[in-house]
Amino acid sequence: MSLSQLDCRLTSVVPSRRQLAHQQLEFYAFIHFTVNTFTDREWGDGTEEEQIFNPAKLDARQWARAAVSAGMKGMLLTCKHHDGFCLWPSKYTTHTVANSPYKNGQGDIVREVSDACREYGLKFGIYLSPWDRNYPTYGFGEPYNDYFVNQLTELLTGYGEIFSVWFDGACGEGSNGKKQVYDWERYERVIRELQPNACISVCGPDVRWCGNEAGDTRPSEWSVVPLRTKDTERIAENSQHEDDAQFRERKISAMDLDLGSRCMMKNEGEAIWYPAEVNTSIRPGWFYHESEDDKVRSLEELKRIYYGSVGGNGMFLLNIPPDRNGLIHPNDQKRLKELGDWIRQSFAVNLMDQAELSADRWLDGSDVEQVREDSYASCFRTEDGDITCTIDIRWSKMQKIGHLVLKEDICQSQRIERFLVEAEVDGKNVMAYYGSVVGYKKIIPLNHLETDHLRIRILDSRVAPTLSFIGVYEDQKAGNT
Ligand code: FUL
Repeated sequence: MSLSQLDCRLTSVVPSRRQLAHQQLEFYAFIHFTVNTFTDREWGDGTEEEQIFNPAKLDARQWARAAVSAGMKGMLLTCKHHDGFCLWPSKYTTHTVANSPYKNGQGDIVREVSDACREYGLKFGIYLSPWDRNYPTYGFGEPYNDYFVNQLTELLTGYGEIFSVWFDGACGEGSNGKKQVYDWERYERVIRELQPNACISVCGPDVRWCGNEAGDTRPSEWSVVPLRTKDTERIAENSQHEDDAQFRERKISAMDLDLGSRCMMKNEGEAIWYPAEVNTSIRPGWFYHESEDDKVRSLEELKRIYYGSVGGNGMFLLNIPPDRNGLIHPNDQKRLKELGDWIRQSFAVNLMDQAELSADRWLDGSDVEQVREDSYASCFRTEDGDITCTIDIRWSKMQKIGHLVLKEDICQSQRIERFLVEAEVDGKNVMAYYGSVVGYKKIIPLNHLETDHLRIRILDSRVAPTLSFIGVYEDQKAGNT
């Protein structure tokens, strides 16, 4: 297959509506909360007494406020972690909040969190661990899959709109020493039927695990990847496939550095749209431990992860674990607010309003003026066959620039392969940034650059490049007076 045939094939892959809506959330919270919060562990073994669970001051609205202060747009709750304890009164097991002292067994934390999310304008998502170390039929095939589907159904029908169903890849032994063979296809069918707008993440076809839990990202994150990338987690965790030599040989690891370059894709079969999500915790653990109160990640570290994820064609799922009272600790609250303030300030003033724009080429009706508005209704595009272009942004006076933001029109796939940003400084053209992919969003910190002329040179694209938005943001610290 020639390069141009390959490029055409790859750029015919676009996001579904649910994937696009999910990506536009950009940054959202993970809440890890269960009996582990009370036993000071990371993984419960399923033998924990319901009696130990009593977050007496639980305030889901406080969680929602903390998330909003950070600039997050959604919240995902561990409704059931590997220990099998349910934060809602599931009628299919006794191992739930209904048998705990919390609100004298009348509580439903899934209800409280989903209500708080709606009140504060956050999307609500669920984490339901397939691995269950408490339920007796785990490891016995169909009976456990029935149980799991029943629980899924309760969650998908009882708590309003769900934006994400997050399936963890961890698959260990049950209390009986057996491992379960999960019926992923069946779970998927149930989710599509009951919540057609929800994305299924990690062990699902819509959102890809970035490959680590540390907050690290790839320099070039492609959303168009081989079809078989979808199976990485399932194969790694599913003993049935592990016996299958052919599957093992063809296995792609979610940790591979290159998941989508032309070089990699040329030997692949079908390609799919499968964007990356970065999941990491604000503390070392996923669950709250008092001993980690002074180990909340620094603002600088969170900014680095934000640049790599939201600003690197990914999504950012940041875990903020509530404590034993059922509250987000003040240290975490403070850091979340600092992060939100930084995001709000960094992207407050778009200098494009006063800029003059020009391009060396464009497709009729898709001129460069289209990049001023952040929407997919229109975009800048070159003519078919033109895979390079230059865009100039000029101001009548010097500007102090904090960030440049580029967005492709991903409704027309991911096309840009390489680009350069130049700036005129003291009468000379200097290279300000050299990058590879743009995708949904590329955030480029320009470190207080002072200039009256920026030039974006797209050096290589799979097919005619698109840009749906360019933002040039004032450096808020320096100001522009
Ligand atoms: C992992 C789990 O084992 C951790 O406890 C945590 O839930 C993390 C998000 O996923 O696979």
